Amino acid sequence: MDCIFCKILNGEIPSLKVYEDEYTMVFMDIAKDVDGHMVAIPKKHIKNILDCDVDTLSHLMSTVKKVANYCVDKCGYEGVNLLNASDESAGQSVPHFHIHIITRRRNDNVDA
Ligand code: DGP
Repeated sequence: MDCIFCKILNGEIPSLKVYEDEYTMVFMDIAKDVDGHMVAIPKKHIKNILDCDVDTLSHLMSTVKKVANYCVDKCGYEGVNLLNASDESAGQSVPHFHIHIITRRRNDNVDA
């Protein structure tokens, strides 16, 4: 399948992996906009939340929470932004469901 995130999952495209389990993976976003910009994806190829079954969504959100809590509890961040674009009309550029996790500190001047 010609999907960038499936290729990352298969190791065909290198990525900086942050977390992986049976159902999900989290890796650093290629954008160098902020130091803690990650992308959480389901391993199942699903275009976006509109096509996503509740079990997959539940696995993904559980992973997002795990990583967000780790960033705050262990890495010195204070908060996170969670962002998702579902459909091209909403700005989705990679058609494999993903949630952006952006780590935040007070007064960090990140425009998320
Ligand atoms: P969105 O525009 O919400 O669909 O987000 C897609 C994100 O995917 C965007 O922030 C950049 C990221 N991205 C695109 N190609 C690659 C890649 O090859 N590697 C990584 N790590 N991230 C990518």
